[in-house]
Amino acid sequence: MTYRLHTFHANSAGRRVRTALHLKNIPFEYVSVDISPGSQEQLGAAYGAINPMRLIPALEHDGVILTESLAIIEYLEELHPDPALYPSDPMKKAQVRAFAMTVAAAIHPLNNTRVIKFLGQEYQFDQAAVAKWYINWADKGLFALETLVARAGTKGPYCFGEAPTVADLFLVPQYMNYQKLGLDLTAYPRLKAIVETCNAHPAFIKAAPENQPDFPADA
Ligand SMILES: N[C@@H](CCC(=O)N[C@@H](CS)C(=O)NCC(=O)O)C(=O)O
Repeated sequence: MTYRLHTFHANSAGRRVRTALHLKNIPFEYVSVDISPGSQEQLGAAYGAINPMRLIPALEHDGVILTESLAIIEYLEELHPDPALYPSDPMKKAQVRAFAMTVAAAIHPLNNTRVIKFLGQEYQFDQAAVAKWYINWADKGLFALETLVARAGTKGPYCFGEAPTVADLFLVPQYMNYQKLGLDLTAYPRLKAIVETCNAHPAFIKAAPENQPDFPADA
């Protein structure tokens, strides 16, 4: 069984998958797709043949391609069930998936680079208007995530209890992006504590941008 993950150090959706691979101790080949503005490899013909949506990550398993981080992680979960990244209780499992989808479907797409770029290029949004757009969706999303964690009512230290689940995999990259951009995150203390716990876990550390082979030496 060989896995090839098309990703980039600054690929928050890919970081979700990298964390799952490391938690499950699954070896994989790291295939770097440089999505930085100066390169935009995702727009070239070679990557277009991998993912017609031209987004990373994509996983190749024995030559077959799978896209979308949540689908990839759930596929890995089926083939490598230990350690489980979903609770076995059907309602809890659905709640973990709902948390992950809040990030993947309701927050991240609105603040993705291509969307932000489009607002500037097609609608002449200036920097202030772009920032307003970005912060609006970030705040709504973080409020929802903080509330979902509170509602889960566990003692932690992870989103849904004592062990990492898919929810934590999706929370960390999103939260870290907002932290890096200097957003005020003081209204979300539960998320902060969970992210701190995750950032001390070896699998999350291995998946972090600065530990990827394409992370620039001078960054
Ligand atoms: N829903 C996708 C999102 C993937 C995604 O948006 N990837 C971003 C980087 S985090 C990307 O490839 N951006 C390149 C671009 O916007 O052109 C998933 O979960 O895999």
